[in-house]
Amino acid sequence: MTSVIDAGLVADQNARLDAQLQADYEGLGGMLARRGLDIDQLTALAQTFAVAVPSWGAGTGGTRFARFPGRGEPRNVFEKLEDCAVIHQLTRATPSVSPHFPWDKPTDASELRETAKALGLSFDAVNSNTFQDQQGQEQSYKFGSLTSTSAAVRAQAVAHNIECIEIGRAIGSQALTVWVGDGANFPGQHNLRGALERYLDSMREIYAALPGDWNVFIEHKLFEPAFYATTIADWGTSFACATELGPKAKCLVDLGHHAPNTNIEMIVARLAQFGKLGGFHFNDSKYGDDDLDSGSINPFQLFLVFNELADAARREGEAFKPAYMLDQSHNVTDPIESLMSSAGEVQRAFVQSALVDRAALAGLQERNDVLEAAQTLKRAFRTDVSPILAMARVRSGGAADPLACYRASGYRDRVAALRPVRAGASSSGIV
Ligand code: PSV
Ligand code: MN
Ligand code: MN
Repeated sequence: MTSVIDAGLVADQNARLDAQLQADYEGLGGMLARRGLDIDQLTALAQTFAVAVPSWGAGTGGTRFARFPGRGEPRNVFEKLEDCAVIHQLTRATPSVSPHFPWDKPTDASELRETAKALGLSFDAVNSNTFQDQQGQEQSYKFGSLTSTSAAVRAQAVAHNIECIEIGRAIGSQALTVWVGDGANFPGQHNLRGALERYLDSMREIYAALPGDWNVFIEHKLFEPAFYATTIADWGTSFACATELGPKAKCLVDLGHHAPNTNIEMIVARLAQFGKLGGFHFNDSKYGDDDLDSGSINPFQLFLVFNELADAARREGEAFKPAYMLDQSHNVTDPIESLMSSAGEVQRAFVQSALVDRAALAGLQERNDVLEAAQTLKRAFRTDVSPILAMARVRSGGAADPLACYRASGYRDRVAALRPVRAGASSSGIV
């Protein structure tokens, strides 16, 4: 496997932090032991954690007002992979990449697969894109794609999704994520039921093209770009469609796609209960689909989501394996730094959820000891598991402090010299 960052530098950086890490680790280990928890077991658990990086997250997204290009942004899918390899090399928590087509469409799929493999990466769910028009495309998605009133538009959108499956198959993916921006901006613009009927008809064709071992993830989002009525706006609609389509169809929860204050952990519990939790797009938000770094606004919510996942994993066993992906957009930070930070925050919530004494919690719930039940969760959430995360990274060959190591490596300066800034280019590589 090719190391993008010099392995010697990572070792030196880790050596510098070794004494401090050992001391913190021992201190935390003692405290956890008094709670009946074995720190080495928790570290081993942390080492099993993996979350996919979105290929589009390697660039600077911008807002609908402006995009200020970042230094050394990747110009194509191969450069995106290189950046993703840095994230995985240092965090050891992001072994796969979720590509977006046609932004990442390869001329040679096997070359893409081999390049990823050489960098120690694989591919997670592939994402289709019928929310933008591409150059040279015959039909426009201005008034919708899978729900369009035009049969020709729907056919084009279905064909694109089927092509995504074909490329995905060639690069070793096993799932397709479908998010459509389809909907209406004005009352009366759509027949609300008719639009969903057309969506389902289109999705049935896509579903029929899925290989036996594939899933399709339906990603809901409350609003934007459709501001009055988004066709797949909520988990209820997503659940109904996934149920209608069949067992390979599941729901994908993007944390930023709900109204403020929505109880997302309860949505997670419901979807898990009925076998329809396909996966996640982790990010954080204050107002809407902000695509902020995971854990940057509401880390307690992230913990509560993982608390439900831990409960579901206990009930369902091995079979319970929702896909974990990040989905974030950067305006003011270095994307590699933000993605490393997010991966660490999601991993943190995963480890914190393992600190919850579930048997004790169940007893407290039985006895209606509300305060102590709430404290049981808070105790886990308040525990700073940073030494476990750092030790997990070191034991897996990564960096004790990924951010410091990345900055010391000078990677951004190096790629900035090779990748000229393209004013107005988008994170996707499409102007
Ligand atoms: C839509 O807001 C979304 O969350 C979907 O996952 C898209 O595929 C992604 O953002 C990238 O634009
Ligand atoms: Mn998303
Ligand atoms: Mn989004």
